[in-house]
Amino acid sequence: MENPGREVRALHEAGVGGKNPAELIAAARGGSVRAAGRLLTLIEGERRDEVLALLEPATIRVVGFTGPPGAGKSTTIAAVVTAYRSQGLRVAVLAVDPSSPYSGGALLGDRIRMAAHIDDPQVLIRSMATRGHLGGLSVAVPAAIRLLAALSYDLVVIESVGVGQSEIEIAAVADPTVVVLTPGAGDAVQAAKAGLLEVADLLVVNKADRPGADRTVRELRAESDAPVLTAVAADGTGIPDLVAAVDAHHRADTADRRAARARSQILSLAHSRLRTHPALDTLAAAVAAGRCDPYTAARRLLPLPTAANPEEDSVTA
Ligand SMILES: Nc1nc2c(ncn2[C@@H]2O[C@H](COP(=O)(O)OP(=O)(O)OP(=O)(O)O)[C@@H](O)[C@H]2O)c(=O)[nH]1
Ligand SMILES: [Mg+2]
Repeated sequence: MENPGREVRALHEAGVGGKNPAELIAAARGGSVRAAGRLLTLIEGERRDEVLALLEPATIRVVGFTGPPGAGKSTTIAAVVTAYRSQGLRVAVLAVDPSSPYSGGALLGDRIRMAAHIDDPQVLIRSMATRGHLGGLSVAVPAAIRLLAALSYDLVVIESVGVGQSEIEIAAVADPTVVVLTPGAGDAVQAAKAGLLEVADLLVVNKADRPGADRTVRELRAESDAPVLTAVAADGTGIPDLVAAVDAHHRADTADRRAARARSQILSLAHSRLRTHPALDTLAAAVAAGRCDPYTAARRLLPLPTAANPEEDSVTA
């Protein structure tokens, strides 16, 4: 039989609509991609904590791809996913568009690039709503990763356009973070200015079929200590080397690197909390009206442990 799981899955898909989170988790573990999709929707919305509370702790590999619009991130990811599928890994791809508060825009293009994987039940492709509600990317993505780990996926691949804060948030969860660039005068300098090189564990000059790739590689090597690879994602050239570099970086992970990522995640989540703090608007009005100075306001928003209040410093582990 070509696809022995199909009938079982069809049964699971049948009643996904009316299921509660625990039933959805059971269905998703049974192979229902629709149930996994429903759970991701809950995770993006107000039922996040309810879903997270049902999950056993589990770990999962996360690889991030970021870079300027149109650099070939989706094409590269599609080729990388093919390589991991041939190793038998279950893969989830999260496409994150930080410029839009709602998912949708990026989805169509990404689905076209991912066409080879659309009918593969072991590959989940998902566009994630980010900015605009409930704290954005920094809150939704780590939760989605926890969910996918608990659902026994082996690998999460995150795609994000490298503009602003998003690549820092990706770097906080991904190991490695791959920055995809293209040949072109001044590309390395632009990437450095945009802060992209700082988050790069690996650099890929994609579209190496175009002129100027060697020069861009040289410029990048001058600007960054990260390994620089070339690829023509459109025809698969360079993808085996990229996969080998991703795996090598992952194998070389250390406690220090894990702690650094954890630190960025905590800072990111703490920042989201502060941005949505109920007292922020009142304090801002008081500072604007001159009734309070910003130093005092910051202390009220975030009281730090003091000698007089040592019990606030309750985390000692
Ligand atoms: N010449 C050439 N074109 C490529 C290559 N890889 C991707 N492209 C093309 O570049 C365009 C953008 O590719 P995508 O993979 O959608 O790029 P992206 O970075 O995901 O784009 P956004 O998600 O919109 O930021 C498409 O038309 C691809 O076919 C390559 O290696 N060589
Ligand atoms: Mg894309």
